[in-house]
Amino acid sequence: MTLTPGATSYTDYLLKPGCQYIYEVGAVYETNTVHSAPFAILSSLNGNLVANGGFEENDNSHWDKWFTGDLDWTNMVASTNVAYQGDKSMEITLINKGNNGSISQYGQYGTTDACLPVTPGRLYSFGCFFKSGGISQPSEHWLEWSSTRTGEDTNNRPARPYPLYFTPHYVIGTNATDWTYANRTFVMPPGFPNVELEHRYSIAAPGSGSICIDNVFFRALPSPDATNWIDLVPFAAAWRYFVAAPPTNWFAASFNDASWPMGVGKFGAGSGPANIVTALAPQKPAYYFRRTFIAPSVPCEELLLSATCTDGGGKSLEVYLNGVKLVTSGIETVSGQGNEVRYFDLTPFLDLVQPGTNCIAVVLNNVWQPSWDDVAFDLSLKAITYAPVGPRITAINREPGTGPEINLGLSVPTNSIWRIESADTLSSGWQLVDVVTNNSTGATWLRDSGQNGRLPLNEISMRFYRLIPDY
Ligand SMILES: [Ca+2]
Ligand SMILES: [Ca+2]
Repeated sequence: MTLTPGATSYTDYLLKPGCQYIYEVGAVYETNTVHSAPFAILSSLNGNLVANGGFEENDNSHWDKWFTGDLDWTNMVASTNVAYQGDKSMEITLINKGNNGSISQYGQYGTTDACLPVTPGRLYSFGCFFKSGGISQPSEHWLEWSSTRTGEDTNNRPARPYPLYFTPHYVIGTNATDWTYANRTFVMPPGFPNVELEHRYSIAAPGSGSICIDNVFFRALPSPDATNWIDLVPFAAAWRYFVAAPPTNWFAASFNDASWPMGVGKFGAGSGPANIVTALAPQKPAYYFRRTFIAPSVPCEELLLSATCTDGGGKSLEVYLNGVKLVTSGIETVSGQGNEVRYFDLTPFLDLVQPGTNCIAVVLNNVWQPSWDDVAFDLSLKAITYAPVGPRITAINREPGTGPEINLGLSVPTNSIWRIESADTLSSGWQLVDVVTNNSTGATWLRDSGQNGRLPLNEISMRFYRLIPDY
C-alpha cells in the first residue's frame, strides 16, 4: 500500500497474534522506487515500538537493526530451532567472555532514528523472554535502556531512574533453562524523549555458552487511569491470607482456603506502611494470599498488575494464576515501605485467564531486622477487552435528487485502504464499487452511482455491500 506523504507510521490491522509477517518498505524518489530488504515482524504485543522484536528472519539481515557493542558479530546468530513464539529467536553465543553487553537496538527500516521516541509522563513497559542454552559460569541477564542526545533533542539527559531503566535480572546457573519473562513497567520521568534498548549481562568469570532472547518489546501502555480498564481485582479487596508455612498445594485453584482468615487490603505491619486496614503479624518470612475474580467472556488484550507492597527480600512477589506460577525474572512491584504504586505488565500471561471464575494466589516475601519490620500488601489486577478497529459500513443513505444514488458511510482505520464491492443478488458475483483510502480520522463517505459498469440503482431491487482490506 502507499502511505500519504509525510506519514511516519503504518498500522497493519487484522493480523493474527503470534504469526510472522514479512514486510518490505519502498521509498519513492522521483520516478524510482528504492526497496528495503524484506524484514519479518511477529504480531504480538500492542504498540511494540521495537519493530523487529520477534527475530524471525532466516538470514543475518536482522542485525542491520541491532548493533553489537562488545561481542563479535559472529557470536550472534538467528537460532533455527529455539523460539518463545514464531520459529526463531536471537541466540547470543559467549566464547570465554566476561561481563559485558551484547546487542543494542539500532536503526530500523522505515524510520529515521536509531532510537525509540517516548513521552515523559506516560506508562511504558519493556522486556523480553530469556532462555539459556547453558553457560559455563553462573550469569545474570537483563534488558536496559539508555537515552542519548539526538539532532532533534540536544539536551543533556538526566541520570536514569533506578531501578526503572533495567528489567529485574534473570539470574541463572550453568544449566540450560526454559523461557523466562523479564519486564519493567514504569512512568517515564521528565527529560527522556527517546530510548535505546540493550541486552546486558554479568558473569561470575569469563564463560562460554549461549543465551536466547525473543519477543523483545518496548511499548506505551494505556494510562492506569484510563476509563476502559476493567477491574478484575480492585485495590482494597477481600483476600484469604496465611502467615505460616502453607500446605504444599496452597496455590492450586481447587485448594480449599475456607479455614484461612479473611481480610481487606491493605494488609501490613510496622510503622512505615500507610493506610493499613488488616494487621498482619510482623517478622514472618512470607505471607500468602488467595482470592477469586471474574474475567469477562470476551478476549482481553491488556493485563496490568498494580501493587503497593514491601521489600520482598530479593524475591519480590510470586504470582500464580489458576494454579500456574508465572515464570519471571522477578515481579518487582515493591518499594521500601510499600507506599508507592508499582506496575508489572502481565499481558503475556493472558492465556492463563479464562472467562468466568479465576484464582489468583500471591506470595509476599519479607525481610526484617530484630528491632523493626515493615510489611505491606495490596494489589489490583485489571484488563482491557479486545476491541479491534473493526472496519464497517455505518450508513446506507438513499440520496434524493436528480439521479438515483446511495451514500455509504464507512468507518475504517486511518491511513488504511479498502475495496468496497457490491452484488445485486447473493448468487451473483461481487463487483467493484471503488477503492477508498482513509486519509483522515472519522467517517469516510463513498457515493454509489452505479460506477464501474454496475447496474444503475433504478434498475435493481436490492444491493449488498462488502468491505475488503486492499493491501
Ligand atoms: Ca520468535
Ligand atoms: Ca519487611
